[in-house]
This record gives sequence, structure tokens and C-alpha cells, in this order.
Amino acid sequence: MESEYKPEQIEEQIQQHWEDNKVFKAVEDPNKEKYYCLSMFPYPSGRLHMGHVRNYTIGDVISRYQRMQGKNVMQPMGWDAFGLPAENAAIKNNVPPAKWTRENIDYMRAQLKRLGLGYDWDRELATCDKDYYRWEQWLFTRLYEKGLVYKKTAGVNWCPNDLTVLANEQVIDGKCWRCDSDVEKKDIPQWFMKITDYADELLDELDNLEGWPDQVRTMQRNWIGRSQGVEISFGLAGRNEKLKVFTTRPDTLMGVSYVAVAAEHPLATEAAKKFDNVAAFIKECAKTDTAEASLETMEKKGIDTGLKAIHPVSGEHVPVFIANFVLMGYGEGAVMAVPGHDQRDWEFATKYGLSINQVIAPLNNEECDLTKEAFTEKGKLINSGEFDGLTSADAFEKISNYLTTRNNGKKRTTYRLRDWGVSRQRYWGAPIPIVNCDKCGEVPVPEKDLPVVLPENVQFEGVGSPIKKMPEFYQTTCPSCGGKAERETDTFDTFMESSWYYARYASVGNDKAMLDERANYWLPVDQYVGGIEHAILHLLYARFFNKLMRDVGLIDNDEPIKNLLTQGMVLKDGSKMSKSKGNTVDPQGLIDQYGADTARLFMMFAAPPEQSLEWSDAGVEGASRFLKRLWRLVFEHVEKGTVADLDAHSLNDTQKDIRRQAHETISKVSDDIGRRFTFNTAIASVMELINALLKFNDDSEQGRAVMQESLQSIVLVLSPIVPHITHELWKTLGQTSLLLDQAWPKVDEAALVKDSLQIIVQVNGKLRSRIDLPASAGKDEIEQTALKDENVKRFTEGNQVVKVIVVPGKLVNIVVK
Ligand code: OVQ
Ligand code: ZN
Repeated sequence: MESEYKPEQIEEQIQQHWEDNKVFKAVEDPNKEKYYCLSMFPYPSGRLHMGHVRNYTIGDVISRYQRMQGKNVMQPMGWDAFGLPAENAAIKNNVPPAKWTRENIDYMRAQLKRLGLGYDWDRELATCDKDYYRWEQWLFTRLYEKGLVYKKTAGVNWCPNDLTVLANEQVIDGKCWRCDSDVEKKDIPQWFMKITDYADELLDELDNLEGWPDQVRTMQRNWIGRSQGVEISFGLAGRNEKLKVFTTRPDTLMGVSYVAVAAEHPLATEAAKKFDNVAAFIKECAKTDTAEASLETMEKKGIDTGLKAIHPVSGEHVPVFIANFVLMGYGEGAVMAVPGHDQRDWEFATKYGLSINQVIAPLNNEECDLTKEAFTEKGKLINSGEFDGLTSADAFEKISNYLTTRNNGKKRTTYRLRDWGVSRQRYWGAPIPIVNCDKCGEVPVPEKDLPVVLPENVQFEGVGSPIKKMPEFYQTTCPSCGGKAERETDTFDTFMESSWYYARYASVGNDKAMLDERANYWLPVDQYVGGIEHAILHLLYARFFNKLMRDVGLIDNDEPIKNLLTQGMVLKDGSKMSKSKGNTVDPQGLIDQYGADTARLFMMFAAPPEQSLEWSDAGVEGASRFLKRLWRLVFEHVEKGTVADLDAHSLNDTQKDIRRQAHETISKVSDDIGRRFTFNTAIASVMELINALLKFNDDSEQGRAVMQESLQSIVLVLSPIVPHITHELWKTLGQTSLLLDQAWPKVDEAALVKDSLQIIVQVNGKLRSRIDLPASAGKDEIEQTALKDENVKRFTEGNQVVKVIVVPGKLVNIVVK
């Protein structure tokens, strides 16, 4: 053994050993409890960043810990390989996306191995491989047959100069990233997945996901946004048809002062034909971004159509406006506006001088000033005729029944969740397996013709997807009539690939089926680790796909992920590390200089996993020093030669104390790693133990035996975090079996028992002494010993003792006069 810790001399050698012996290969074994630990797979963007190092270290520590608990652990890794960055790089460097992606994968795989992460590399997958995406295409065609996918026209970002569709991230402040032209909305046919069919199940099952952070469950609940409402029909003055609006607040019906429709509403289209200014307004609306987030903050604008709507209860005539904040995709594309009790309506009414009526009064009878803002809470009805005095909840029922019996209303559940648009007008993605035939319409590609392979040897000339300009790709024959037809040239949203990879790892290599019985063995994922930025979409889509795969008979489970850990960001100087800010620290430099164990230890020690982690050079130095100290401690111990067996009954008090601390540490670390995921406090308690051992100079036979046992425990409990140095130290401590195959150390309960206790002695409430007594000492013995203590006597002698209060195991208070 070297006297100095030299990670560069041990780490790669141990990694090679693990690789050669496939020590992390996971094999299904029905007799063993399985544990599936998954970290979110990376985009192969070029090199690992600190966020990856943190994510994958956390996952690896949990995996190694569970292995030591005797579980049959699977920890796979792969590549979320499709997507825009590869296209951007292709345009910039004139290299095909496939080549760029695969080179990145090779580089990043080597980096992951260099971090000593215990993956079963036989299960590696890349989503850009046709053997992967063929099953996604296959599932899509099954879902087509089940009516769970459909085509409809929907808006995309369109650059009128480059004549191309832009992804959202290519639109910067409403302008094209390449040429700075104003981006327009354009309607084109696109494919949708009916996630709304699963809205209730996706919502209701959140209640059962007890291993998920509440925050994430709440975010998903809000995203799905189930609410009860009423569809209400207004008449239209001078016309026969009715105008349907949707509201979740029918209790405010008597406060309606206008009706607002979306720019795409048929009534708006009609008005545009009559009035030029209406047409101009609608055109302007088409340009503005209607992302949900901006609806709240955007300037509310509208225009009068000249039409009048007839209130279904009062018969009153109210104006019909076109408003930019009403969306066609929500409800009926029309809302009844109640400016007194809805802030958006209030802003709009204030701007256009429309009346603001109060029909809800606060329950506590407070006044509310509607000239300042809307009163949006529920309350008691006023100015509402026969509904006066009802609470909002009662009015919901009464008013909706009133409307229903008169054929003017219908209760309905609505969702904020929309169907998932999966078409992307991009090249680097999985081709959508549909053929468009003039005679037969849209025809799914039959199973025998799958996969539809994406051509990889392509030239990026100008803008747009190269396969849209490749007749050899899109010209085909119709699977149904045999006539000439064209393939879809759109590709899938890359969230499609990441929605089911967790299941494919468990059925890797199967070229006959998407999934097999191995998926039922491994699923659900026992622990999923990843960034909070995926709390909504990715995790919702992954849950949705699980249910789709269940419903086509591929798997049994209802939910794919049992426990979820969302890690915090890696920051530098308080802000997110990013290339554009130029504040990144490349993990490769860290590994090169200090080794993988220091990188891992720093990541786990610097913060609990769910909090953000501040990069610190000093923290890295500290982690490195700690490992050096541990190395020396073991080195100096083994230098002294062989060690006798421990005889726990023959230990002196100091030896017992050290042994107790060692076992307390095992107990704390087990809980910190196994249950709380507070790896930082686990490490801190090991550090304390090491400090105690550094001071424990006892070369007696049993002293060395205690040292040996303590060092072995330290090596075992640190091994998930710093697997290389501990592998080496384990051998140094004379162990011949592989550290990886060791069980987690057991706490010796007997070692935890204290046979003496320290008791505090106060005189008139002031601390005057501490006395050591056998844990078994009774009240009398404690009292007598306290009174006889020299330090205590100095304060009691010459005084009269009035009272002695004894709290066994803790303190004695002597009251004197
Ligand atoms: N392929 C997707 C993905 O997020 C995952 C699938 C399942 C949809 C890192 C930084 C970033 C940072 C630090 C420099 C730059 C986590 C950035 C991710 C994810 C995993 C893969 C990043 C957390 C945010 N972050 N923190 N620090 N230094 N792929 O390659 O982006 O959330 O869990 O590891 O990340 S990814
Ligand atoms: Zn046809």
C-alpha cells in the first residue's frame, strides 16, 4: 500500500475490473427482491456538465446502497438522442446529426465510466437507433387503430422569410432566431395523442403516489386542472342560433356585462367579413403569443362585433366582443364576462368602459371596492333576483339547474390539460409512421414495414428538414391500395422517446416485441432521480405511456414510478451554470485533477439532494483532504501489523466509547442514506468518527481490534459514495472478498448501550458540576454522589440544603438557603 492517496493510480484500474467482470449486470431473479434505480437519461450534448455529475452520483449511491441491502439492483443508462441541438450543430459544423450524436455518446459514455457509475451497460440504448424507435412507431400505429391518436390542424410558429416552421425555443421575443423576422402563426395538419382520455386516471392516481414529492404532485394536478363548470347558452339578438359559453362560476351569472369570443370563433370570422377594423384586429391576434403564462400579463385587447347576446335569465342585451385573451381551444372559445368578479374581465371592462356589476358579496360582510379590482372569491349572492342570499356553492347548483331545465345549460367537467401534439416539422427525430394517400387518406404503416427508418446520411442545405426534400424518402406506395402515396415527413416530439425508455431497459434486445415479461419483473421503477424541470411534462407523459402500454396488454402496472427524487440545480456564485453566462465548471477538469471519488464526495457533501448546490473550490479541496486523511488513518493502522479478534466484553471505557460512536454512526448513516437521502449529514457523521479515531491512540490488542472494526465500518458505509478508495482500503484492511459483494454493516445494539451516564449538577439552578454514574444508578445514589462532589460542596457548605430535585439520567438541582 502507498502511504499517500493517489486516486489516479487506483480508479481506472478498479473501473476496468468492474467492467471486465460485468459486476453491475442485472439478471432477473424471482427469488430476490428487485430494485430498479433510474436516473434521467441525458441528451448527448457533447460533454457531461455538473448537473449530470450530481444526478448520476445520487442515483449510483442509492443503487450501491440497495445492493448492499441484498436487493437485486438494476441501474441502466442510455441516451435521449434525438432533438434540435444535433440539427443546430449540423448546420454550424456541417456534420450530419447522426454522426455528431454518436460521437458525443462515445465521449460521454467514457466520462460516465470514468466517474465509476455502476451501470449495466448491456442494457444501454439510444433513442435514435431504429431498434428503439421502431417500437414507438409500432405503438403509435396500434393507438391509431384504437382511436387514441388523431390528426387535426393546429398552429405552429412560422417564419415568413425562411419559409420554415420554428420550434418554440427558436422564437426569441416573437422573432426568428436566424433572420429576426416577425414570427407568424400558421395552421398545418398535425398528430395528437389523446392524453385527455386519461385525464381522470392521471389525476386520481396522483393521490396514491406517496413516494413522490408533494410539490410535484401539486404541479401535475394543476396542469391537468380538472374543474366543474356549466356550459351556458346565450341567445343572439335578431338571430336564431345560440352562443355557447363556458364558465366555472355560474354563481356570477347575474353580473354578466358582455360576452367575449376568441379571434378564431365563427362569430369573429363573420364580423371580420363586414368590418375592416375587425379583420385587422383578428390578424393582429394571430401574431401574438398565447402561451398560458403570457395570458395573465399580456395587455387585454378587444373589439366590438356589433352583435348583442341575450342573457338567459334576465333577457337583457349585452355586447359581444372579440378578445385576445379568450382561447378557441378552451371551453367553447367564448366566455361570459363578469368584470366584478374576474380580474381579466375587469381589466378589459375598465379599458373599454363596460359596466362592472357586483353580484357576490364577501361572506364576512366586508365592503369591496370594485373600482380598484375585481372581487374574485366566493361569497353570497346579491343583485341576483331570485338567487339573492345563496352562497356561491348553492348558487352553482341552483343556477345550473335553472338553466338545465330551460334547455339553456349543461353541467360539464373540464380540464386544463390539452391533447398532446406530437408532430414536429424537424429532421432529427423518429419518423411518424403514416402514409398519406389521395384515395385512402391517412394510412398507418403496417407492422411488417416497420421501422420507417430515418435517413442518416443527409446534407443540411439552407433551412428546413432535409427529408422533406428527399423523394427517395417520402415517395412510397399506399399500404392499403398500392397506389402512389407520400410518407409523413414530420417526426415525433422527443418527449415520445423519453416516455417509455424506462420500460425498454427492462426488455432490452427484444426484436420481436416492444416489451416482454422482464418489464413486469423490473417495473415499477423503485427510485427515479432527475431534475425538477421535468416535474410536469416528462413525468406526465411517462405516466401516460405506462397506461397506454398497459392498455395494449404489454405490462400490468398502473404507474411506472414508485419513488421520485428531484434534485436541485448546480449553481455558481448563486446563479445557474450556463455556457451563455460563461460561469460553467467542466467536471472533466475536476476528475482529472482530483479523481472521481473527490468529485462524487463533493457532490454528495455540499448539499442535500433536493436543494441547490453551490459550486465551491474550497469544498472540493475539503473533500479531497478528507479522503487523504482516511487513507493515512488506514495506512498507519495496518502498518502496525496483524489485529486480534475483538472481544466486546473486555473493552475499557475509552474503547467502549469509540465502539459506541462507530455503531451510532452506522445507525445514523443507514437512516440518512436509506430513508432520508441526506447524504451530507451521513458524511458529516463519518467525519466526526474519523476525527475521534485520529485521537484514539490505543495500540493495545483490543484497542487495535476496535480500530479495525471501526475502519471496516467506515469503508463499508462510505463505499456507495466513494467506491474506488473504499475498494482499495477494504483490501488493505486484509479483506479478500470483493467490497461490492458485502452486506451493509449491522448495528450491534449492545454497543449502543451506555453503561455510564453523565449527569449535570446545579446549585440553585446554576451549573456547578458534571458527574459520571452507572446507567443503573437509582435516585438515592445519584443524590448522594451529587452532594459529595467537591465542586458542588463549594456552593453548599455553610448553607442549608432545602430541596434536591433529581431527574434520573439527566440532572440534579440542589436548592440551598
Ligand atoms: N434527456 C432529458 C434531460 O433532461 C431527460 C428525459 C428523461 C426527459 C441533469 C445544471 C443543470 C447545469 C450545471 C452546467 C450546465 C439534470 C447545467 C436533468 C436530468 C439529467 C439529464 C439537470 C438538472 C438541472 N441542472 N442542474 N445543473 N452545469 N437530459 O441531459 O439535460 O434534470 O435529470 O441530469 O439531463 S439532460
Ligand atoms: Zn391508398
